Amino acid sequence: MTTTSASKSASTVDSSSAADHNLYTALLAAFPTDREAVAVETDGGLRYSWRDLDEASAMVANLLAFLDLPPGARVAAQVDKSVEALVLYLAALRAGLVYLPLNTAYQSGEMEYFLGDAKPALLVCTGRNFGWLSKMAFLAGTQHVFSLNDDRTGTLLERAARFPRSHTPVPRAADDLAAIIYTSGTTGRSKGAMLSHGNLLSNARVLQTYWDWQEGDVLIHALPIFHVHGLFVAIHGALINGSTMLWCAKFDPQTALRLMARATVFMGVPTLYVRLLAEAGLTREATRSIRLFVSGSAPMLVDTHRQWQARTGQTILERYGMSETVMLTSNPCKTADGDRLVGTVGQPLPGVELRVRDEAGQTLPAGQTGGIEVRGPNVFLGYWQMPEKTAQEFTDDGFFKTGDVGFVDANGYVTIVGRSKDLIISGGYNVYPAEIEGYLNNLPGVEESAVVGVPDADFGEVGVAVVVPKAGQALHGPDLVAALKGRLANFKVPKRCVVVDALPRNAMGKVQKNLLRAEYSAPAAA
Ligand code: MCA
Ligand code: AMP
Repeated sequence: MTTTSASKSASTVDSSSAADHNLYTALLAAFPTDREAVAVETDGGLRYSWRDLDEASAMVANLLAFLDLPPGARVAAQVDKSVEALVLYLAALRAGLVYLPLNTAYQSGEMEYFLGDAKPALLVCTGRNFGWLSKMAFLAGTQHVFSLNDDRTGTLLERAARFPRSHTPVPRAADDLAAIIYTSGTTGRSKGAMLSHGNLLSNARVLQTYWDWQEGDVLIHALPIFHVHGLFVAIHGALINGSTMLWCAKFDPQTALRLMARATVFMGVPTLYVRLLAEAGLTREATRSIRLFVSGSAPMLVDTHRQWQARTGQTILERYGMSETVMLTSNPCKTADGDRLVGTVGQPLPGVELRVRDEAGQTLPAGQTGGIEVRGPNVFLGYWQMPEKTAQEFTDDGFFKTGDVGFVDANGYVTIVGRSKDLIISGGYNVYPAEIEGYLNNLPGVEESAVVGVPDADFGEVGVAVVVPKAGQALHGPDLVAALKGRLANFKVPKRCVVVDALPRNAMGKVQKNLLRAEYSAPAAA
């Protein structure tokens, strides 16, 4: 991947001449020959066969084809987790369109930005949001808006019901765009990471082998399906192996524990493991049939790893990835590949080149800490309509600068020690302080603000806002929190706002966030 690919548009490839790298074609090839077998079983008691997944996604893909959307058109979805939402994703893939999943927590200001930036040709949203979202989408130039609810109702399914149950996937080249995943930016403006069919398929295949997916594996799917972990790592992992998913609409520790007797693989962010550890029922016996526990999206505390080992006798496999790169490194699954080293994120996955460089661009030897850079077939095409930003984030020799800081040991294991980007990871969701500060600074009476991440037993890290009022104005922290709710996705809202006279600054005038972090991390500050 080079910086030149930044300018590549989703519609540049002539599909008639493209060899078929459509991800759906590869997933379909892995479906079991017994198409009546269960592909997905929901916590609501529904069962979907492999035939159901194929036929339902064919019907929706035929509807998408009928709409005659231009090549490279974006299909945006802000819908609750359901198997039909998965079907919509598969349909977008097979129709050769670009899927754009959006977190259901996003509020109107955030949605307005995404719709205006990505300019989707089609939006699918919940019936409860249809009124205001359809208006907003049409104003942004979107041609079609359908509804989809998590009880199998909505206009998307009503319309699709009239279309045939078979559909030939549109051939795609490896570099053709499959999805755009928005990831917040350090400047406060979200960037759309453009992922190709080739990025997603290569990563899915590498993980299938590296994590030793086997016939008979069953995955508990308890993550949201609008980010990389739940949508790509988990779903592709199961589908490309023809494995059944036990599908939870929302993570609930007791449901997950109950399902463990029937499953072999579980994936979660650290918060899910912390919440499972709070269950008395988490025992060796309860987890006996699980062969692989995977954690990622946020650092897992060594203490959580150790408690998990003590309670279950199993070592969680920690891996590391990004929206821009899908999965980058992983601790070994098979003993032949090495030991799982707690506190590390493992070794670069096959095909991924990873190096650590200092600020002068010197590659550092084992053990020395610097910026982590990566290159490989999994690395994205660039940021949507941000060629300059894309160029800045790639080195001249095509490595992507992750913004994570760490080191590699003599055996190739990577340890992440921090981030050069000002980012809070809360319960596996990314929160960029600059974005929250922008909202706070626009509230009446606010002179300036600084948002920092402090440790939290449940979410790993949570945001605290430190706010300076304008001269002569009185501000009340809880009112500021309340004012942010409804304007921002709930996970971005700082858990606390503290009003102070001034922010600490260094000689250059830069806010000393490290001092704020130290001050508000103290137990007495809780
Ligand atoms: C909910 N809240 C949060 C979060 N989630 N606050 C901070 N951080 C969060 N992650 C808010 C709620 O709105 C509520 O606020 C209050 O905190 C308590 O909510 P609770 O009921 O406890 O939350 P929940 O609904 O149970 O959700 C917690 C969760 C969820 C299950 C941990 O956040 C989650 O599913 N996280 C997974 C995220 C994920 O999939 N990340 C992968 C990104 P109030 O009371 O004010 O309403 S992909 C990625 O990172 C890369 C590429 C990778 O490597 O995978
Ligand atoms: P996202 O913006 O959702 O793509 O988040 C990607 C970021 O999550 C990475 O750049 C890392 O900072 C972080 N991350 C993902 N997995 C891990 C992990 N296992 N340990 C520490 N940080 C992680």
